[in-house]
Amino acid sequence: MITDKNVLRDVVVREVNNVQITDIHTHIYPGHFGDLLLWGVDELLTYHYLIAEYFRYSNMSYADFFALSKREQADLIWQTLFLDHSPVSEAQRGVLTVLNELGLDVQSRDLASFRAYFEKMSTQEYVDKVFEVAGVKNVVMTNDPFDPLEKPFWDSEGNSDSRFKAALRIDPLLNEYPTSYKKLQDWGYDVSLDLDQKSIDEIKRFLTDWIKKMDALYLAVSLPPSYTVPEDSLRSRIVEQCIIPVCREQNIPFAMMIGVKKLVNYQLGLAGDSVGKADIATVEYLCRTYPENKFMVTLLSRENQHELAITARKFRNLMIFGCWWFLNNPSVIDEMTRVRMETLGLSFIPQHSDARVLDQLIYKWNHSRKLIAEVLIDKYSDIMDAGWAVTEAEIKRDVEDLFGANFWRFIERENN
Ligand code: HDL
Ligand code: ZN
Repeated sequence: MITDKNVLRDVVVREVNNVQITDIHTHIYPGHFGDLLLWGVDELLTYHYLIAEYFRYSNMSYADFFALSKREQADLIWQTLFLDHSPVSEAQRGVLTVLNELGLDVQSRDLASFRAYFEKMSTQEYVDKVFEVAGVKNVVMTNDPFDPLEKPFWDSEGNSDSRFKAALRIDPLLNEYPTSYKKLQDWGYDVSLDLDQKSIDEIKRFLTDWIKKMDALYLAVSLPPSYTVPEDSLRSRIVEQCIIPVCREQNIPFAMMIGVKKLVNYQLGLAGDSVGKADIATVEYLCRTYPENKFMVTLLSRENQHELAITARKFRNLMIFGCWWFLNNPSVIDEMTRVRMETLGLSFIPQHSDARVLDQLIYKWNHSRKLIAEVLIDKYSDIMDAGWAVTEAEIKRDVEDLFGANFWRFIERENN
């Protein structure tokens, strides 16, 4: 039993630093998926978060910038965001954390030497290195059959690296059916625009085929702030008549990531999306109407977070997760994790990395481990003040729950 708060801190920090993480939402791929896997310092520097931050200081035309090579873009970003101005933003600091955790001499500010380190690495060697340094056991990818660059890999060798788990991502099906239905036709699914019963059945077959092909742990979609179910729309009908029944049959969660305002500045590409408040009533409706279904939900707006935590109190088939995208900053991670722990105890998934560049696993988890550990220390300290003495084994158990076991238990799968 721990009765000393200095011991408490040491044990929590040790267990949080040592836990092997399941990262439940990323955009990275195994080494054999070729150029889909982004890694190295030039990819880190041209992360779309940093591109958005670069343009705050630059009058270069968007077209001129995107016409540059990735290396030339990285040079500009390094000079502007790291040398001309101190790199204090979360994405800027993240680059430094990666380089530092890899043992490079960050103080040298020598981009050429950083590049030389990566040039010596093979892809597979670096995948192993990053998983080890980041303390990540496995990650869930974002796997989109509508992505012409990714689909060929699933139509041929598929995934052979067990550290990379699949999630079936279906934004085009839900958000652009008038366009995406033609692709389903090309792939042999007898669907039509008017979404007749035959189309409903064929969309269900498509979803089932791909869940099985990928061994998808969940089915995911990112959605606008206006996302509403029920409503008289193709999207709402596909959700209720296709996705809900298939997810129930396959016993996998439907992961809704809501609040993305696509391309508010289309010239910025991936960096051009923004945020809007979602309607929690849709989450309530789906969890209430389909109690046999499991839902994972993350919302992009800070203003949605308290009501999302409260909604999770109402529905045991709802697992809330992550401090997504614009929320993945220390001030907001701290606030969200405290609200969630005070509201839900330990029955939530505090974080995912959303890593687009392999190396980001290192900084996103280095930063979040520290923040989540501080919240845990405060919460254990509070119950110690009420006479409760927690054990080291219980701290290890609780930490493992937060950083992976809650997810594996929710999806009823083994973490292997
Ligand atoms: O839709 C998503 O999964 C988002 O995470 C987007 O990929 C976004 O561009 C992103 O990378 N956020 O971190
Ligand atoms: Zn993402």
